[in-house]
Amino acid sequence: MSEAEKFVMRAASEFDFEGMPTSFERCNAGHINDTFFIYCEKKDPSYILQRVNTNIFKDPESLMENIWGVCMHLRRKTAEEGGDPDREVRKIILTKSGSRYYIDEEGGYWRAYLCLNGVLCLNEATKETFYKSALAFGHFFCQLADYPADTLVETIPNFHNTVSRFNDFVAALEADPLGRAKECPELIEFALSKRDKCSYILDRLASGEMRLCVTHNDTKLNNVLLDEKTGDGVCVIDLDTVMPGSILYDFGDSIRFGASSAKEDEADLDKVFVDLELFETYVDGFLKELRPAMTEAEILGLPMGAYLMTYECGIRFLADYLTGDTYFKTHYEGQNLVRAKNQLKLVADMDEKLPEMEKIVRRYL
Ligand code: GN1
Ligand code: MG
Repeated sequence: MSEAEKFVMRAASEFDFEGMPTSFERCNAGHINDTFFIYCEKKDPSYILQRVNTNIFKDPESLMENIWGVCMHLRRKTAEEGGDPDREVRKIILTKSGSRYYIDEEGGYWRAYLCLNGVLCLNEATKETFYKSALAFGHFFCQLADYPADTLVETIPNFHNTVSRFNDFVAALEADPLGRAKECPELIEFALSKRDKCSYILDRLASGEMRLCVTHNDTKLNNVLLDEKTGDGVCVIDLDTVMPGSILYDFGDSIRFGASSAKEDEADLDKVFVDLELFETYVDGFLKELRPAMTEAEILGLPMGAYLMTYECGIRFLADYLTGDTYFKTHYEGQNLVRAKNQLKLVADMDEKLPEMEKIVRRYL
């Protein structure tokens, strides 16, 4: 076993797992934390072990306090609804000494969750799976509607503040430490041209037309586990960014990822466009439960939510490329640029399709 492998197994041995950990596999789905599947002597259960990225989550104790509170609340709600809290809510596994974290010699923060069997974590949607994911995220939002938002710490301040994301992008462009800006002048021009749109949600939050609620803020398809047999949503995962936000953030981020005709890092841009059928499917599922809880401005704003979350993600990838890939994990050179081009291609497509998207949403008013 290599030193790096021993490091993971050493962390795993600190947790209160059933049986001794015997092996692990790295999970490459997320862009932020280091995630591993841990297998023990007894085949079942297995576990998720994560080393939290503390360059990004600077206050891991508060982060875990958020997650703990949210999970306890979700467990109560799920039990009241007759569901199975151990399956439908992320189950936190403590260390053998009862802590939420094991802290390694380097000061790294490790946490663990129960791994579920019989579930799918998808990176591409079909109509059926996308619909089920919309129901699941909609339900998650409803379950948290009465959660005391003021107890939640903002784990990443201004996370979906698109104006502040735009300013970060401009700062990265001006610094351009690696001279990469010259590789993509048209893309940069396109990104800069959308400046006026950035405050759409913030303006409406300020005016009270839209409300600040407890939101997930990272509702991509692979952040909800679906039942392998029925396709039904089982459990919403990746709760690191649960904090006050607009419902448009959650809707928009799901569309950005799931209503695209291609994966987030598809390099052939001819393959990348917004699939309006998937868009409508998601609107339908999302509003099933949520419609009564939303204001008219929020419902009518859904297409712009999709637009801005896609745009924001595009400029975040681009800013990270310009800065030298320090935020999002990359698996090959230039991947952040590919991701940025991909997301901004979706934005260009939405520039054309917004009227159609608005028409779809009006049907559900
Ligand atoms: C990151 O952690 P993960 O991979 O689910 C990012 C999201 C981005 C997403 C793009 C904390 O999500 O904001 O939309 O990548 N999470 C954080 O795929 O920055
Ligand atoms: Mg994730």
